[in-house]
Amino acid sequence: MRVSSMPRTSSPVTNPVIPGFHPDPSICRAGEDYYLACSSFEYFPGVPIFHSRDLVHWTQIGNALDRPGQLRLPPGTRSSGGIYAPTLRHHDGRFWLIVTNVSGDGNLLFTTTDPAGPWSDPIPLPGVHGIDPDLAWDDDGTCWCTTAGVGQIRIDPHTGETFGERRPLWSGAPGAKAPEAPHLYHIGDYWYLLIAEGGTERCHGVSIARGRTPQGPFEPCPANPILTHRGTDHPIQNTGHADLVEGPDGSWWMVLLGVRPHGGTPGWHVLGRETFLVPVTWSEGWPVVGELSTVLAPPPWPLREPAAPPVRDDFDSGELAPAWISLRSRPAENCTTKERAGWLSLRAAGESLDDPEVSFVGRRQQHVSCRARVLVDPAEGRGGLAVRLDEEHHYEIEVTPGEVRVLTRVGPFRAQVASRATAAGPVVLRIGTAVTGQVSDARQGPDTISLGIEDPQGAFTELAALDGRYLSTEVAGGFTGRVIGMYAAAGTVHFDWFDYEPTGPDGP
Ligand code: 6LW
Repeated sequence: MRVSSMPRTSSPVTNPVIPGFHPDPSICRAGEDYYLACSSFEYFPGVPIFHSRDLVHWTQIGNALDRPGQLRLPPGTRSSGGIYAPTLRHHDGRFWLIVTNVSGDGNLLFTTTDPAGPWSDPIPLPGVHGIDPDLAWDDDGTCWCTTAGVGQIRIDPHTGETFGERRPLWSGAPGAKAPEAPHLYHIGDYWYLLIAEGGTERCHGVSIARGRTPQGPFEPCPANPILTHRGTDHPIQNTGHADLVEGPDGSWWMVLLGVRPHGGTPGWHVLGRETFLVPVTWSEGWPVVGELSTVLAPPPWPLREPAAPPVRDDFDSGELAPAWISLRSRPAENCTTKERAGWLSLRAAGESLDDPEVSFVGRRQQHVSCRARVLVDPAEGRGGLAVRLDEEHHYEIEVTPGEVRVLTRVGPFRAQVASRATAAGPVVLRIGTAVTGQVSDARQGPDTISLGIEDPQGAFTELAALDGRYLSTEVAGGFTGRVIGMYAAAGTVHFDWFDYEPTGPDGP
């Protein structure tokens, strides 16, 4: 499970510590090990789990919900439905994960002794109402589940049984909307109730209250919100949905979500909500959040940088790496590396990326400037390489024997923007994104997305260069970010390899 790592000392650390669509981070510590979970919405497998020893370098070790019985996303589950906001905790020698499936199953609890998996079958919590469930154990072992709103109910985490009525705890600052993402901690003499408020857009912030018992009453911190980047002028915006953890040396840290808009004011963010890290100090029994920027002063302990992930996945291992995600489910008959050794074969389940059930295997776009390439054999079907925000917002380069086409969908508008005859046989398709830079021109989009083909010598022919703003959250809405991946729209399409690499400085 552990990934080899090299101790490193003093170079600056870049924030986000987990780039790309990794929102609603929840973190826990078990001895020297840290684990972190994120929301996953309509994607399967769900709830990516990361491991770190130094809080700044994170490696994905699995997905908590990787069996169909754990993650039921019925046909028609809308984009940005599905799995919301986990809380991950280590208690009594076990790991506990609580999430909401907003598309049917409601609040669910999972447990394991190894966060890399397997996780248990879901324990339903029919008596727990509200999103963003948190778990906290009292000193006598009583388990409290606190949800957005903010309210609390006692539960038995082994059975899912609830006791008594949900009690309102705190609704945040007067006038601030959406008190959510509660986390309850026993630190020193107090129980602290951390929440997000203001909504997950430009007014997002983090506030805290404290009390003498896990049930309150809670007294709000006079300095609330303890973190916010309200407004549009900071390189990291929409900051909120946080969780606290103690560092290896007893210092305190906060993980939270934020976005990095690019392009003209007010900017577009295209990678979704990402996971950032920020130091926390204490003053008069209240946490004080340090400066959150895209460069983080290195913490004082040895840093362990994992080897850079390989550019190429050759599909030789027989198993898909945990970073690969599909839409709503991944039936083995539609997605296999067994049909053609060393190739990923996708059998079409829908006719295009407009279809929620399309056969799709992709990975989160994690760098604003990046390049993805794929070698595809279309002899038995039609499919290609896509950059996707949701069913209604995607660009793709699609191949059939002898022809490639660039297709776009933006809201109600569908278009074929280019086509080209190709030789029969496998073709290399390429999508690159390039940030357009910091400009004062308010008309400037966040990036340009280039789609084209490579010849066998690697020479690139661009078929289209498209404005990236139409695949941004500001245009499409929703809670996710871009995912780049392979799909089949007819027959069976075979992919020999997929390359993904960052291509530019990733600053704002
Ligand atoms: C999540 C809520 C939020 O449940 O967005 O930013 C929702 N915070 O707490 C979906 O990620």
